[in-house]
Amino acid sequence: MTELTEPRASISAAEFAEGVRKRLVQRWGVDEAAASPVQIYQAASQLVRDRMAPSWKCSNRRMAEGTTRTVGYLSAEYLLGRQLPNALLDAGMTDQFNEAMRELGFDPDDVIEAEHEPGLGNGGLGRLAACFMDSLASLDLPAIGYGIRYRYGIFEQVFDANGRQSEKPDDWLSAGDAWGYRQTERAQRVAFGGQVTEQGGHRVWHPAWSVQAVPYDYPIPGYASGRINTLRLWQSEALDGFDLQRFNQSDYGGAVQAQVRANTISAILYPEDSNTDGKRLRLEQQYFFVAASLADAIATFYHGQAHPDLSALPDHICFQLNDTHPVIGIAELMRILLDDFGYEWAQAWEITQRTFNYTCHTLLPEALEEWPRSLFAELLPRHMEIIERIDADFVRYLRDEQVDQERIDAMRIITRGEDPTIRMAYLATVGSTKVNGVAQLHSRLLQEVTLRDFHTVYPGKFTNVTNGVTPRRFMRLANPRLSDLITEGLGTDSWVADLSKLSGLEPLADDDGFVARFMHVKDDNKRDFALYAQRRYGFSPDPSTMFDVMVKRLHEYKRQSLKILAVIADYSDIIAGGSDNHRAQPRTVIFGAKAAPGYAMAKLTIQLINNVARVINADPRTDGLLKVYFPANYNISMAEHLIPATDLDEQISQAGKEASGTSNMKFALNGALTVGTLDGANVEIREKVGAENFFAFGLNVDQVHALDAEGYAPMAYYDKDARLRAAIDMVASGAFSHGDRDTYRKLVQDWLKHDQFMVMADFGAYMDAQRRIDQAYRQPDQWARKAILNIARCGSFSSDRAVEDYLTRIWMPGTRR
Ligand code: GPV
Repeated sequence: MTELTEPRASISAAEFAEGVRKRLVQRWGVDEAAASPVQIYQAASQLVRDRMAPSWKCSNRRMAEGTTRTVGYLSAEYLLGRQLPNALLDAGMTDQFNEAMRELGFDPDDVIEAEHEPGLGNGGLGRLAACFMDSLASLDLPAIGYGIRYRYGIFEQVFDANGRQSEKPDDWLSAGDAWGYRQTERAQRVAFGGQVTEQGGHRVWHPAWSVQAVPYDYPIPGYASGRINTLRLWQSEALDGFDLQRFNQSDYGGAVQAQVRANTISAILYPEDSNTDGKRLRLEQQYFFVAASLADAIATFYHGQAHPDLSALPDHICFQLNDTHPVIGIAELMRILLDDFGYEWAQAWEITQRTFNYTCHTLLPEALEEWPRSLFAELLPRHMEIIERIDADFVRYLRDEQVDQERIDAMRIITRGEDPTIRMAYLATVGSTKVNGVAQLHSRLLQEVTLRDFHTVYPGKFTNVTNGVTPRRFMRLANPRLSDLITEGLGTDSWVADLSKLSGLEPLADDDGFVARFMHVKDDNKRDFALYAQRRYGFSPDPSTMFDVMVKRLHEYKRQSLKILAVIADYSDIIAGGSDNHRAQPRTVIFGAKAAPGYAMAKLTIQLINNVARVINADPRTDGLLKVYFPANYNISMAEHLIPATDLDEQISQAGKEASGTSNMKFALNGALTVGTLDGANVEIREKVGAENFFAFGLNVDQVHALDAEGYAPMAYYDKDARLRAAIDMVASGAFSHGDRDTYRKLVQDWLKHDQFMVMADFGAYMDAQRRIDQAYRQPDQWARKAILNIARCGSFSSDRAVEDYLTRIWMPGTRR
């Protein structure tokens, strides 16, 4: 199907098929006639992996022995998506794979879909880490990603008959791991608990228990760069797994007790997104992977030297802290330098600060991680002492700088009072060279609000790196038709590795032929999605309607409730106006969203969306005008099908709450127009594409603050706006709960009485924006032109650009590549 060129690998389709056959026989003793798609997928992956091995080894050696500073990305989450199609693209084997699969009697798509995507992340933060890994390799930069090999990834979402979410474990390893290499020789011991004593003037930690961290290495191939970096994910195991003594005494549970306890640490990804949750196990997870990673990095660059010169550590590697989850690394490196290698405090601190940088991904105060001091001291007593000293030194420094006491108390790493906590964002800020936000607006608000005092004390520390997304996965792989069209338009496919080249499309926005071809691409993508939805979810969206999409984690600040209230208002309008309704632009509204299992309000919103969909879709008066779908279990694979088929992208968070957003970039680059608030990276997207090609609405950050200050009264909007009243009354009346007026009472009460994220205040502006959108959509060629300009002007939202910014602003300032 695709005409695009790839870097060609020296393998023929026949050799590929033969390689798969050979592996099928060796591993399972089957031939292609007896093999399942999963087995074909496994064998093909193994073949691709085997062929990558020499380059991988070479990249690893270059990293360990080279003089370029390695980037150590520390992240509790990597939301990778399927590995095989990406590896095929990077290795230049897609065509050979496709042909080989047909020769073996399989549909290539079925084999690709046999891969259970590794969902080792929650949402934007984890996907960003995956995009950065891709870009680092594609830019031929030495990098290693460190994280956790969760036995169960992000839960599988299912909806019950009442439209409520329930969760099933994500058993992603059940068919075996086609990409991870267990590296037993690189295992590290990680210790917890116990006491600290004084011995000969030194503090000595006597841990109470420890586990074995065993790494699994995943290849991260670069696109057309030849480099294959490593993602090293740690698995927790017992040091001596099986207690034969106890087993022989018939204590079968006791025999595996240590195993079970140790395995628990890497058992499951916490399904929390932009939210803290103070679980002891989570702290264990964080320390577990960070301690193993630091030890591993030292082993990599110092090969077991007895007296390594660790003052050079920051010349070998710099660690990027992906939010606060790995921030305990600051205390751990201090511990290593002080206790294991005998460095003086001052020098250890200098080395540590030079080694770490911190990325903050939120503005929500409740998302800034804090650990109860008591829990922390129990689990990591030596680290607690170290953090106390860091805190004390910091307070002394602030006093010397004439900072007043009240401000000092507000800035302390360890809070005062009854139940002191450790504020990890503050520790990160004090212990790092650079602190960055993830979009211009976010970085500004970090400096002016969230970390204002720190910015006053360390103005030079703060910087911005606006997020980006990889064009390989989210354009080239997800949208082959658009990719072909872009390549044709530009006369080259070099844009895949240099997205700034998209600006060359700008003149084609005025070329009728190109515009028509773009419209065809979008139509075909919508038809494809309709088939996929039919096959996977049993619904069939009408491709002649506008595809209006809101996909992201379910969170009150993201305001799915604003969207569903607008849908209900439209529905109520349709019912009132009959089928010759003048304004109704036929729409298919598609939601995708998981709620954290303990987040009641988010789960209730999911239930409401499902039931609104049920009622609307069953009402014949909406035929040809409005349909609502909510396929369960939104994940990377669904995104890859849905984003290319989208006309309108919803990015409607309350201004000042979404740090950046990254799906906004993916949609714009795939030729969707955005309806959005002036929040996160929306602001920059709008600046780039032009205000006339972006549907902005709603309160901006200053207006939100002003409204808060004057006293926000949501009820007033309900009283004033008949559309809003109609929508809320409908929910309250039981129209979406089989007549039960209680089901959504909590939601309705919240909208009218509390409404923390000002849905009511923005509703009117949002409805008006949707009517402008209807108007614009009625001129398909004008709409397409805007979409093309979105693509042409969004090249800077490549994660390649983001990584280049990290390089010049954070990792290697002063150098130019
Ligand atoms: I903190 N983000 C996330 O996905 N999980 C988290 O726990 C936290 C932040 C997201 C932000 O919400 C997005 O605005 C942002 O685009 C993304 O991180 C990547 O920076």
